[in-house]
Amino acid sequence: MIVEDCMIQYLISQAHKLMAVVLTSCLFFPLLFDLSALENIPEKPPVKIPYKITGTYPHSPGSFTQGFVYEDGFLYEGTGQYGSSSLRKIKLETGEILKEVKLPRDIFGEGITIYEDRIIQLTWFSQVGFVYDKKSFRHLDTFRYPVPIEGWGITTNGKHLIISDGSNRLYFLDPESFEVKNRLDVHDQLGPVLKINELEYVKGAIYANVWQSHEIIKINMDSGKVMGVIDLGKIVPKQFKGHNDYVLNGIAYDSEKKRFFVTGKMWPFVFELALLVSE
Ligand SMILES: [Ca+2]
Repeated sequence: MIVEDCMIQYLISQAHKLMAVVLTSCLFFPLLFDLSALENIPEKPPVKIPYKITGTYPHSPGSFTQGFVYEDGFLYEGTGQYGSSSLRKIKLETGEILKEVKLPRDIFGEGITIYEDRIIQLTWFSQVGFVYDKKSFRHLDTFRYPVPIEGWGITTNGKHLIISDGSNRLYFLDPESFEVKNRLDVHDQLGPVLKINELEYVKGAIYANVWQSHEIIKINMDSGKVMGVIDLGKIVPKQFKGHNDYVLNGIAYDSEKKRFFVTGKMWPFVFELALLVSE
């Protein structure tokens, strides 16, 4: 009898413990979830990345730059604005437009990237992207965005297309099916970094323009933490200082000579930069 009483008391105490665990989990699970998100907020501000200007090239002052890529001696540019959006191939040294596709007047062009033998161009509000043959600029395909987002910037790490939408979120898309494979939220020490615009993947990191800012941020691909900042305030053309439309936008990278090319919307120049740290 005593043994049975003990067993009953033991079972009751275990049931109480189980209830306590369940209640504790229910109460604290949301808190734990939030804490894991906070882990991606860096404790310290990003380091300033030193650089020097190593070249200046002409840039068509009518180019409302939305996408910028360098490959094999040429710049490729996607421009925006209704009625003047385009895809261009440009001679670096002279700024001469060697090849151009003009988009329909009701389409606002956005970022571009080169994936294998194709150029992919986003649109701002149209919910679609365009695929072109890199050599001929022939239109090959139109794809629908897999999520209802605005199209802003695009780059590739060779495995995924990486897209910004004006928030602090980056989407990683399969380059064939255009399905979302991953998401990455970008934070600095103050919290989410919004308005992430033109992108460039370089050696395991993503460099990004932040809309209406003269800074380029360097983002850790695994954590989304901002690791460094390139302050380009001194190259903003005098006539555009403090301007909200004609802002720094456009990052291209020459992996062979390890040089960056940057420009802005309607800027008359493309600047060549060398970072004074390893990328
Ligand atoms: Ca770019």
